[in-house]
Amino acid sequence: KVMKTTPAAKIDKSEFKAAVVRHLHCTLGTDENKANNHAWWKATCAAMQEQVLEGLRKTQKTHYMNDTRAVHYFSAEFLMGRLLSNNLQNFGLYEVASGALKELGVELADVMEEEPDMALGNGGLGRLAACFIDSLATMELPAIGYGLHYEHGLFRQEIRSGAQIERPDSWRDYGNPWEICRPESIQEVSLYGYVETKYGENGGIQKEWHPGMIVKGVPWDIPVVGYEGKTVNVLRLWQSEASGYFNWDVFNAGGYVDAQRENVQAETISKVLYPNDETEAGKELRLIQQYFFCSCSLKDIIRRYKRAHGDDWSRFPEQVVVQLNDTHPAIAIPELMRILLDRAELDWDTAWGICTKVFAYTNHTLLPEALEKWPARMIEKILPRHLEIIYEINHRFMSVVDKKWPGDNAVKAKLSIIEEGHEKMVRMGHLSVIGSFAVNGVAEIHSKLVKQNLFPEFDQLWPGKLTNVTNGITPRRWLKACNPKLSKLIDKKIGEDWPKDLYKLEGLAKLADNKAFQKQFMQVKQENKQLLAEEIKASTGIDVDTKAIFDVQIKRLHEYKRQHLNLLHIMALYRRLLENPDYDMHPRVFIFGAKAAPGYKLAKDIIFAINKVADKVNNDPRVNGKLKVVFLPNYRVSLAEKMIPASDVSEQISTAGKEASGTGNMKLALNGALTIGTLDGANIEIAEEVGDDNIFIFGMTVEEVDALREKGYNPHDYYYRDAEIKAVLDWLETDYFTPGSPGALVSIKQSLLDGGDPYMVLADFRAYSDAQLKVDEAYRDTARWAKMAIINTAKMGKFTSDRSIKDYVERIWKLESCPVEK
Ligand code: 26W
Repeated sequence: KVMKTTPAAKIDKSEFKAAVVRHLHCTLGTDENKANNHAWWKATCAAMQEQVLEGLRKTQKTHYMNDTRAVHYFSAEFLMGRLLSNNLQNFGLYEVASGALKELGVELADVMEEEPDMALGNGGLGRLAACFIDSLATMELPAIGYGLHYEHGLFRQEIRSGAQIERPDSWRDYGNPWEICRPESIQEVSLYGYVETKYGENGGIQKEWHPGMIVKGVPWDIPVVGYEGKTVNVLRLWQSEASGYFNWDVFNAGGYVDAQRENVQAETISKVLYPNDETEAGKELRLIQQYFFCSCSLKDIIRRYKRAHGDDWSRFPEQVVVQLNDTHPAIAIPELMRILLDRAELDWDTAWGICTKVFAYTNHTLLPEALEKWPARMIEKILPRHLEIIYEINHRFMSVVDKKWPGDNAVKAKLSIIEEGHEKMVRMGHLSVIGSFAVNGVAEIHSKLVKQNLFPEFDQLWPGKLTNVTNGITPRRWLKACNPKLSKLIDKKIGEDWPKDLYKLEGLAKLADNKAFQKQFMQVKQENKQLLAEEIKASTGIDVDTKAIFDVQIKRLHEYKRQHLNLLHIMALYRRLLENPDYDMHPRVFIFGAKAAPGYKLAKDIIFAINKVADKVNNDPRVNGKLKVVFLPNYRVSLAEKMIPASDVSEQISTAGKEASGTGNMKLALNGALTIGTLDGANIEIAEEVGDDNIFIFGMTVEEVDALREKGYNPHDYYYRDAEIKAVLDWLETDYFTPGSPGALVSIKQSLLDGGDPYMVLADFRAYSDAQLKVDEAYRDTARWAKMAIINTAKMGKFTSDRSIKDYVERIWKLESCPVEK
C-alpha cells in the first residue's frame, strides 16, 4: 500500500517531530518530560509556522515581482477561530503532525484544544471575512485583509443561574504563536484639532489639518494559508499606541501622570471589540476605531504603491481595489480624498475619479437600527477635515441629483449624505454608495430588497451599480477540518477534489438512495452526535439521548432571528406531553448557542428563559425522555465546529426579509442537517439547490409580511384565536419555570403582545409548529431522512466561498490569480 501524502506536504513525520522538540527546547525553554499540553500546542504551532513563513516569503516575493493588482478587504471584524488545525489541514500536514506527536506520547486533538479562539468579530459579518480570506489564498489571488488588533475580542459568555454574564476575552494572554509584529511598517494617525485654510498666490486654496493628537498604528500580521499551502496571504491588524509626540512638554513640566493619561487614551483605541450586532450605539470611540484602522491601512497601501510607481497616481486604481465590509470602514472614502487633495495636491475631479474607481461596498443588513449614522458634530470634533470633505462630496452629489430630478427637494433630502434634524447626522450608507463603483447585497432576496427598499433612487441614478453576490463558506474549515469522519467517507466515494471544487459533491446525489451509503452516512452522524453528547455532558451536566433528533439553533441572539419562536414551540411540545403522556413524537434535543449584546435586555431575557425552561423540562420525568433542552454556553467558532457535524435539524427561522443571508444555514446543510426555515436570506437559494422535498419551509413570505403590516398586525388576534399560543404565553407569567419568582419571564410575553410583536412571532407560530410535525414524521422514516440529508450535502456546491470570491473577482474586483511556486 502506498502512503498517501498531499502535494503540499514538504516535511515528513520525523522532521516535524524534530521541529516540535527543537521548539520545545529552544523557543519554550522546557522539555518533553515537563511540557504540558499548552507547551506542546505552542511548540506544534511554532513547527508549523516555519512552513507557513516560508510560504509567506515566497508569496510576497512573487506578488512583488509581478506587481500584482490586489484586493484589500477592509473589515472591523475577522472571526478567525483557531488556526492550528486549519493550517495543518491546508498544508496537508495533519496526519504528519498527529503521527509525530503520537510518537512523543501526545494526542494532537488534546493539543488543539489548548488554542484560544481568535474571536475578533461578533457573528456573520466577521466570520464571512474569515471565510473570504481563506478562499482568496486558496484561489491564489493577491489579497490582504485589514482590520483592528483588538486586545480583547468578543466577550466570553458564562451562564449563572440561567443568566448571561460577560467575561473579558483574552486571546493573547500567553502569547499568540501566529502573529508577527512589523514595527518597520508603523503608521501615524491624526485626530482632533482644527483646519487652517491657506490662500495661495494664484488664488488656489490649500487646507491644512492641525491635529490635536497623533497615535501610532502598529501592524501585526497573521499569515493566511490557502488550501494546499501554495499562496500564503496576510491579515494585517492594527494596534494603537501612544506616539509620545505631544507628551514631552507635559512630561518635562513634571506631568508624568498626565503624560500617562494620553498613553492610556491612545492605547484604548484597539482595546476591545464592540459587542453589538446590528445596533449602532453612536459611540465616539467606535468612530475613532474605524478611522484609525482605515487611515493606517490606506497609508500602508499607498506606501507599497509608491515603492513601485512613485508619485504617478494615475495607475493607482489599476493596482488597488478596496472592499468595504459594511459601512464600518466607510470613513476610508473621505480619508483617501484627504490624502489625494491635501497631501498629493491633486484637484478635486482627479481625486474623486481615483476614489470612485477604488472602493466597492457590501451591505449586510436592512435593519434600520444597524444603519450607521454619525452626528456631524462628532465627526467635526474628531475629524474636522473629513467633515469638510463629506460636505463637498454631498454638495457635488446634490447637483447630480438635481440634474436627474430637477427641483425635487424631497428626493434631495432623501438621498443626501446629511440627514437634517435637530441633530445633523452623516449617513454612512449613502456615503458608501456614492463613493463606490459597486455595491452588493449578500443573497438574492437581500440584494433585491436593497434595490427596492433601501436605495431605490441610487439604483435609478446608476443602473447596474447595485448588485448581488451570494455569501459562501469555506468547505475546508466547515467540512474537511470540522467533520473528518464525513470527509473521509466522501473522499472514498467521490475522490478528494471536493474541498476546492465543491460542485463535485453532486457526485453523492446518485448515492442518496443507496442503502449501504445511507447507513454509512447516518453512522457518521451518529458518531458525531456521540461526541457532542459528551461535550454537552461536560459543559452542562445534561445527559442527552443520541438517538433523539438533534435540533440546533446557533447564531447571535436577536428578536429578528426568533429564538423565542423556537422556545414557544418547545413549551408547546412540553404542554402536549404533560396533557397526554402518550403524545407521539420522536425524542428531540433542542440545542441553542447564542450570545446577546450586553445591553440588549430582551435578548438576555430570552437566554434566561431558555435556561429556565430547560431546567424544568430536563428534570421532569413525565416527558419520558422525549424532550431535552440544552443551552451551550459561550458559542464561538470552535464550538460551532463541534455542533455542526452533529446536527440533524438546522433552525433558520427569521422573519422574512430580515436575515440578509445567514451563513450558518449553509454550514449545517453542508454537514447533512435539514433546514426548517422561512423564505429569507440564503434559505431561498438553499431551497432552490436541494429542492422543496428536502427542506422544511414555512411561514410568511416577504410580501405576506408587508401585506399583514400594511393591513394592521395585531398579535392579540393570534393570542385569542389559538388556544395553544395563549396557554404558552400565559405560562410564562406564572412561576412554573421560576419557582418563587412569578413574572421573571414576563418580558417575552409583553414584547409579543403589548409590544406589538415586531417580528411577527405569533403570526408564524402555527405554520412553524406544523412544519415541526413534518420534521418529526420525516425523521421516523430513516431511509427517507438519510436520503434527504445526503442530498443536502450533495447540493451545497454553490455555497463555497470560492464561488462567492469568483463572483467578486469577475464582476467587481477584476483580479487575476498569481500562482506561487511551491
Ligand atoms: C454598527 C453595529 C453593527 C454591527 C454589526 C451593525 C451591523 C453589523 C453586522 C452587519 C451584522 C452582521 O453580522 N450581519 C450579518 O452578515 C452576515 C454576512 O453577510 C449575514 O449572513 C447575516 O444575515 C447578517 O445578519
